[in-house]
Order: sequence, then C-alpha cells, then structure tokens
Amino acid sequence: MTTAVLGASVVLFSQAAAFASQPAHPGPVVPPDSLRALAAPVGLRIGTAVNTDLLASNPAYTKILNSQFSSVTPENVMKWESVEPTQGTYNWAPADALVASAKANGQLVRGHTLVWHNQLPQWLTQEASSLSADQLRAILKKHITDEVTHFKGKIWQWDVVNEAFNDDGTLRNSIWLQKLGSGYIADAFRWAHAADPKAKLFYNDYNIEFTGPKSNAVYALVSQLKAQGVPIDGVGFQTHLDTQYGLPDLENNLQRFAKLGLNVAETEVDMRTTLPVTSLEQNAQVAGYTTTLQACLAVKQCISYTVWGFGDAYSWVPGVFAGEGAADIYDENLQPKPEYTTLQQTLALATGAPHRTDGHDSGDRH
Ligand code: 9MR
Repeated sequence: MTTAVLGASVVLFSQAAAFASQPAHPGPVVPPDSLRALAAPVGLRIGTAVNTDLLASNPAYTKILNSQFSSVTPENVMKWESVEPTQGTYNWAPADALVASAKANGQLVRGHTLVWHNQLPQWLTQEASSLSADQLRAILKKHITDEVTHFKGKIWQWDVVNEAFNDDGTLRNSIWLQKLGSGYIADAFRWAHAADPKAKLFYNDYNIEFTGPKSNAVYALVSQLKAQGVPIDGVGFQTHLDTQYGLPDLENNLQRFAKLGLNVAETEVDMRTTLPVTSLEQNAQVAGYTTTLQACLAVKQCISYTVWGFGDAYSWVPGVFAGEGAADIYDENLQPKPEYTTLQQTLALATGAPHRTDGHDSGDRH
C-alpha cells in the first residue's frame, strides 16, 4: 500500500463514520472503520460463521463478532444432527440464541444448511438403507418444512442444498441421490419456499469458484431450475482457498451466475496455508482475501461476503488438513492480521462499487 492509498482510506473511514453513527438497531457501538460499517455504503453484508459455544462464553470473541460483522451463519447448530438428534425431538435452543443475538446486533442470518450428505443424525443414517423412497422423501420434506417454519421470518438466506456435486461435475452419491434421484434438489427448494416464501434460497458448494467441470455443472443445474420455475434465488460460493492452488477467476464466475437472474454470495471464505507461515505465504493469503472481496464488490448481485470463522484458534482447517492452518483474519489470540487489514482497506476504497439493495432488505428478516 502506498501512502497515498492509505491517505484515501482515512478520508473514506470518516465518510463511513456518518453512516455508522446512526445504527438502525440498539446493538453494539459499530466503529466507523469496522468491516460492517465500511461495507454498509455499498449495501454489502460482511458475515462470519459463528461458533455458538464461544458466543455464550467468550466476551472478546463476541465483541469482535458484533462490532465487525453484519451477517452471521451458524457454523454447526442449524445442521440436521444438531437440530434433531433424536427423531421427532428438536433442539432449537443454540440456533435460537444466535438468531436472537443477531437481531439485537443488527445482523442478518444465513441459515446453514437444510440438505447435506454430512452431519446427518445417526438415527437417519442408520435406517436410511431400509427406507423406501417415499419414506425417505417424507422425512426430508418434514425436516425442511419444520426447520424453515421454525425460523420463518428470521432468515435472510437459506443454504437449501449444500455440496451436491463431486469435483468432476457428477452428482454426489449421497443417500438423497441414491434413493430419491436428482429431483430431490428441486423438491427441497419448493418445500423451503412453501415454508418461508420471503427467505432467499441458495444452492451452496465449494470448489466452484474456479470455472471448470464442477462450477459448470452447478451452472447447468441452476439454469435448469430457473427455467423450470423452481424457487431458487442464489448460489453460494464457499471459497475455501489454499495458497498452494492460486486464486480463482471468481469475478467472471460470479458474473455469469448473476446473469441468470440470481444473487450470488461468498459464503465460507478462508485461506489456509502450510504452517509455520512464511512471509511469502502470508502475502498470498492477503492477496486471496483482497481478490475474493474485490470480486464480490464488483458484482452488484453479490450480496454478502462471509468468512468461515474469524479466529485461527477456532478454525476447522487444522483438524482436516494436517500441517495447514492460519486461514482466518484474526490470529490465535484474536488479534487482527494483515488479512483483516486488507479487507478494511479494500472496503474503504470501494465507494465506486455498484450499490446492492438486497443487503439492506432487513424488514421482517430479523
Ligand atoms: O466448520 C464446520 C466444522 O466445525 C464441522 O466439524 C464440519 C463438519 O463437516 O463442518 C464445518 O463446516 C463446513 C460447512 O458446514 C460446509 N462447507 C465446509 C465447511 C468446512 O468443513
């Protein structure tokens, strides 16, 4: 960054202060140089996945959550194994607490996720093979209907179907595909829409930031759903990146989906690397955050940019990718990293970006 650019940032921070000084909610004081305040003038929501155990117990975590972010996604507590651990017995409490916290803090909620092959309750995975297609379809319809109804009016975007494709563009061989055929996807959107007609309904996946077999397959699917009048509103690009693979042609890709008449969103951004992090790798991580945010800013239909957690100490990455980590924008001690600063500076310089209106559609979405 040159001095001139930093100087421009300071001026823009103070312009954002005018917006931030009049919050439309009784929540926390939002600093004018916070991510959420800097993104507000262009109508973009900056979100994070939320670990609800930390929300309940860690004041430093909660302070950052509420001062920096204007959208939240439950990292785990809206998933099927969490909301219905025993068939017919619902556990809404952790997700309800997050929804209430979001409302109090002027944040919109991304619901995550209704149909997935992962984090299913054991009672379902154990009995799935002995069920008929009609029985399994009825169980899925009830799950979607009950969960969307429970949160009706409180969810801005729902990830209705998550990760239905393999990397080669074929449909994933989940219990849903095996028993119900590919029609489960359209059914899921129709059932969700019937339960909450105002929620924005998303298809969400990873490794679709790059154009290639997988994103082309998702493009073909959502084109077909639109043509058939299935109620789909958007596509979520998870954006779990790794410095060793370089950066995706994300802006072009977002744009082609937007041209179908869909919203788009970056829903789970993080940028992992091998540990310990070299300065070269950190530069690549900073570039990853900059580029992914710039891509969203450039596309008017991109209504939210969500990081998959904000503190390296709580990231899912080290548990899944041995020897990798440091993927988030705050360090192990919840101190902001250069990855955070670049998001701030990118937002501060974005006042010329197209203004999106969907991000401000709070209405009864809280
Ligand atoms: O971050 C989530 C982690 O705590 C869970 O153990 C894991 C289980 O699969 O899911 C993680 O979140 C995933 C998200 O729901 C869907 N996209 C990939 C995310 C990272 O695995």
